[in-house]
Amino acid sequence: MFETIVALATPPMKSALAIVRLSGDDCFDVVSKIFSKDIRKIDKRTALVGQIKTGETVIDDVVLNVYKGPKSFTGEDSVEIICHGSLLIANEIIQACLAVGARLATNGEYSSRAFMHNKIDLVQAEAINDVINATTKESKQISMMSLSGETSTLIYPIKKRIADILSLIEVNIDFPEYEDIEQANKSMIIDTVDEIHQMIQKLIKDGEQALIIKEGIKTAIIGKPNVGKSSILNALLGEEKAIVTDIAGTTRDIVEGDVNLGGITLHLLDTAGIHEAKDVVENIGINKAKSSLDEAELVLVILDASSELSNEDKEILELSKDKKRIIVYNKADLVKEKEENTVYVSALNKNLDSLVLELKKVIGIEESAFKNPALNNTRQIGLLKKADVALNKAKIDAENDLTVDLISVSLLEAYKAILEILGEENQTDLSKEIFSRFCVGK
Ligand SMILES: Nc1nc2c(ncn2[C@@H]2O[C@H](COP(=O)(O)OP(=O)(O)O)[C@@H](O)[C@H]2O)c(=O)[nH]1
Ligand SMILES: [Mg+2]
Repeated sequence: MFETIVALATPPMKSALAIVRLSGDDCFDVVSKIFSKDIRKIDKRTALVGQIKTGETVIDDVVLNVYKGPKSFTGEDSVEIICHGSLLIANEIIQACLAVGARLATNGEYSSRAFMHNKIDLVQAEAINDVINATTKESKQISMMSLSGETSTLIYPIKKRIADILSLIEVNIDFPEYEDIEQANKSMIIDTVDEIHQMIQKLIKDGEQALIIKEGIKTAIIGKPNVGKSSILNALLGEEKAIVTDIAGTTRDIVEGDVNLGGITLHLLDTAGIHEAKDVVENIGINKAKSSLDEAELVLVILDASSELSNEDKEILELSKDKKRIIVYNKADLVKEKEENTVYVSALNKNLDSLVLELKKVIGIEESAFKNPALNNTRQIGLLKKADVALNKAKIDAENDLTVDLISVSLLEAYKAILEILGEENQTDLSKEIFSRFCVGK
């Protein structure tokens, strides 16, 4: 029994219209108790005009969108009440629904109902939030492909290949007398695992690129005082967000800003200049700079092109040596001689072209990554990696001539990880697969 849930689907603020949404097994019954028409017999998608009432009191004139399950988002009988966009009215309607048997929906409950009724898989469910939260058109596009189910289809061939080999092994074990069934031998298992490994690796690679498009890159700007870190932040953002002066130690707290670089969001962090400082506040800032260096996925190390490398510069280069980084020589306007293959910029003249080029190169997102569906969150990519580890174990077991039933333990683990991506992990019963594939026991 799925209780009828109710919630405001639009923002809790004044607007032209608001939508109160209900879904559940007795949803039509609930709504009929407060609507001017009886909707219990409605058997297809319908829009109605009428009034929401408590007793004889009219709360509002509304439009009702009535969805007969399973042809609804949740798969259940659902109703959208479109009322005037007053919070007072919306609240009164919700209260009226609660009074006749509905209960308030919890966060994400509509999506989880849709998932439970197999209207969407887990990848699609996750994409709902991503679409809502997307801030660039590129990230919205990636999430839309997940929402439509396109991304989920990438998993199907992998799922099928693992199911094929697993069922073949099972059938070999359970029905050794069937001579017309292909033998699951060592080399065949190894070959199949290799093929699946390739498929998974491609999904991981594409997924990591999609993740960057979707979530952006945390980029710390570090360097000693006065090299022009804040000027570079401002020039990248196109606004004077951080204070720039010729006084060393001006930036004490972290200044943040987002910039969209050809569809990739850089979450920039301008930091305090790293050096030996006596000032207490400045030292807190310097410690913050060091921890943002730790957290950053990409680091821009800023050096002053007009002066020799100092010990402080060397220390900063050492501190950041294990990070993905770009070494940037600022104040290029002050120098004539330039080294080859080096990134020179002038924040003063707003000339950052070579940095932007280098950023694009380092981030290295292929054009195709913007257009093609890809798994795109850490849960999904993590499960791909988990499946790959289990497959590798199966391969090693096969190479070591372990028995097929032992090998199949790891294969099953890989299969479960793949199913978990789509939220199907309860469906590991292979017997149906086996019977449908091999006509065993016909
Ligand atoms: N000539 C020149 N001066 C710059 C450039 N970038 C920054 N500056 C100057 O260097 C000083 C320190 O800049 P700021 O951005 O505050 O450096 P930060 O301490 O590293 O954040 C300021 O006086 C800036 O005007 C540049 O490209 N060329
Ligand atoms: Mg600064």
